[in-house]
Amino acid sequence: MAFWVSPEGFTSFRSPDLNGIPFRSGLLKEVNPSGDTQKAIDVYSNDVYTEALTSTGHAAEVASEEMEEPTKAKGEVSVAMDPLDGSSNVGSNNPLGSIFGFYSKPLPTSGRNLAGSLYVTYGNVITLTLSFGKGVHRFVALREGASMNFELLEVNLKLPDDPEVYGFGGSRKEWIPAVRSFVDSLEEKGMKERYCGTFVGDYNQVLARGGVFAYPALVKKPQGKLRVLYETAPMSYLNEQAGGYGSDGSKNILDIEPTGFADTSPAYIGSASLVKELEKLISSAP
Ligand code: FDP
Repeated sequence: MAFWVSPEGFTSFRSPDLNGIPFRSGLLKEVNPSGDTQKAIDVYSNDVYTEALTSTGHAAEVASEEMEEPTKAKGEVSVAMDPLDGSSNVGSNNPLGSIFGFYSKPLPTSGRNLAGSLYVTYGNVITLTLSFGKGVHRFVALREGASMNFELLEVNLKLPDDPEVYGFGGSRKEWIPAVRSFVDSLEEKGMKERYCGTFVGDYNQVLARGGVFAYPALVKKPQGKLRVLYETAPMSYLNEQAGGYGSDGSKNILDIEPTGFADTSPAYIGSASLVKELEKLISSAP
């Protein structure tokens, strides 16, 4: 397994054994044709990426929600990852992804200490979208025999000027009122709802078509659902590099100082003008 991104940019990536996925996902029995028992797909993804990252020699620690404690190593970069984003989509075979944040300080720490981030989508094609502070670039996986290589697909991705789509998690009746009226205003503007329930899949189309992804503050869960360290800060960092803005409703997501690994915050990420408009609505709400 090879996986590393140097400060100069992407160097190499080999994906986990994708043939194992049907057996680990509950789509097929958890015993593969050779009779081996398969680990659940989220544990499997965690183990594969932890091993890959620590074996580079560059990781100082690797943290994920699948592990109670970060795995320590001897390198210099702290990695926070969501190894399988959208795991509730496994059973229905909808999109899945992975998110990685590369921090220059020990975890937990704020998104201001991100040196880079990337996300992978396991869709019709596998893509890897990254930023190391010099724009957003995308790679696509191409199979060559038994191995899979990533080739550069697009450079300097930017959010389009005319936003088209929005995708908000949770359910409408749980959203705080400011979010509900904001979504009404998006619909009046003719924007379309597009929500697949996987953060990276939903953000990926915001990046392609312009708009907003949110997992908002809920009336009964004001801190939302998504985790700052593993999910919202890395994605917000990349979104800023694409010309966008990410807010927790009152401030830039990158300014959140998480005190714990599992800290969550509301997240509104996408086209800067829309997210700023929503931030204003939320902060002026009674
Ligand atoms: P999941 O619980 O399926 O892993 O990371 C959490 C996440 O998925 C996001 O990928 C997704 O945006 C959100 O939760 C979906 O939550 P809802 O089902 O509540 O909309």
